[in-house]
Order: sequence, then structure tokens, then C-alpha cells
Amino acid sequence: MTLIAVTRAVSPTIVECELTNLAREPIDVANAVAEHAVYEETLRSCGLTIVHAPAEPALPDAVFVEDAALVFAETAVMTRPGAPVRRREVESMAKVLSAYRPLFAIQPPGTLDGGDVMAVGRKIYVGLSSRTNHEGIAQLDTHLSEWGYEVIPVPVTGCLHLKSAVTQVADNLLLLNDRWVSPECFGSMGMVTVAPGEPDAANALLIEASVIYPTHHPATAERLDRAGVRVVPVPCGELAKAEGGVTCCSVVFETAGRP
Ligand code: CIR
Repeated sequence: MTLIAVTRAVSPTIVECELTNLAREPIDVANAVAEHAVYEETLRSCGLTIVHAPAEPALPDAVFVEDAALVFAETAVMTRPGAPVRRREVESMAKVLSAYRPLFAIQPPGTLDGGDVMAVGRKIYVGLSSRTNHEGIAQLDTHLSEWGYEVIPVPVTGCLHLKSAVTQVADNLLLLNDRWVSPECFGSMGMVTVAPGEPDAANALLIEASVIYPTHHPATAERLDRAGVRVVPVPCGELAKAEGGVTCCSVVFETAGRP
């Protein structure tokens, strides 16, 4: 079994990225490219094989591949991003993923961003956000119910995506900002909350027993460490100015064949 991470180069136009909750700050493209290289190297060091989606230099947010696609064991779901300008990112991702899974596509008027989808086993939590609507969630539910997945809508406020507010950091453990999402949505799972002064710190990327995590949230990293989570730090402060985190720069899945 091979673990694949699909990634895509940082676009030179990232300076014109979509922004929802952040004020625009100058983005140093060379720094963003360097951070992305470290991110890919970190994924490799965790045993993943990187597959590059074609660069889309004219699409500012194309590096944030997570939003264009969801990959499950049985199917890949091509999303319909809530920001119209980001819908052009989907086609080239579909070409890549068609080599690995049968494809299903969210149709208008549905909208769905991958950043709103958190899978915990067969439970698929989906954020109702400014990017993902009821219709998109309903289409995902109908499609995934075929394989016994349970799709659970979750209201989010104050942040871009569900995974800005909560991510899984171990088998039965979530990292969460309880101002943006209610812990009650997630039943009896254990919770680590973000440290005061680090509201954006809930986005972590769990790869087997390790968590790839931004260097710029040290107090929350310490909380994770105390909870027994193995934290692998990556610099991503430049990409964070584009409202991106560590989950959004890859789509990770298993394949039985060769990458
Ligand atoms: C956007 O607003 O769409 C991008 N600037 C950031 C997307 C980040 N995606 C993610 O966290 N899944």
C-alpha cells in the first residue's frame, strides 16, 4: 500500500488570493515557495509519495488542493468550491485523481470546499460555512451513503472552513477552537483546545501517528505534545497570509498500485 499526497506548486499570482477573515498583507512568493518545498519534504519524510497536480499559475489559490477534491477508499469527489474563481482548479485535479478512483462531481447549486470536510472513520463532518451550502452537503450525503458513511453537517462561525476550527490529531482526539465550532458536535471524542492568543491553531495534518503542524503556534504545539501527540513542525507563516493551513496543501490517500 502506498500513501500518496497530491500537491501543486504555489502560483506566482498567490498575492491575489481569496481572503475571507484576514486583511490582505503582502505575500513574499519566494518565501511561500520555500515553505511549500519544506512541506513536501516533510510529507516525504513521513513516508508519502508526492504526486504533483499540474501547476495553474493563473489561479491564485491553486496550491490549496484540498478544497478541490475529497478522496475516500471507494470514490473521489470533485467539489464545487464556494468561491466561483476557485472552480477552475477542479478540472486538472480530476484528471490526476481519475487514475486512482471513480469520480463523482458536486453539481450546481451545490457548493462544497474540501476544507469543510473532516473524516473521522466512517463519520464525515461537513462544515456549513460561507463556502459550503446545504445542497452541496446533501449531494455528498446521497453519494457517500452508498458505502455506509454518515455525513454530519456542522455549523461553523468566525473562520473560513470547518478544518480551520477543528482537525483530528490522534485516533480519538480532536484539536479545536471552541469559539468557532461547538465541541458537542463531535460526541465523546477527546479534545485539545487551542491556546489563548492562537485562534488559528486548530488546523493540523494527521499522517498515521504524526501531526504536521505550523511552527507559528508554539503554545498549542506544547498542548499537543503534553497530550502525547507527535508534532512535526513546518514553517507556513507565508501561506497563512493567504488563509491557508497545513491540511489544505495536500490531498492524502492510499493506493494499492504504483503511484
Ligand atoms: C481561499 O480563501 O480559498 C484561500 N485563500 C485559502 C484556502 C485555504 N483552504 C483550506 O484551508 N482548505
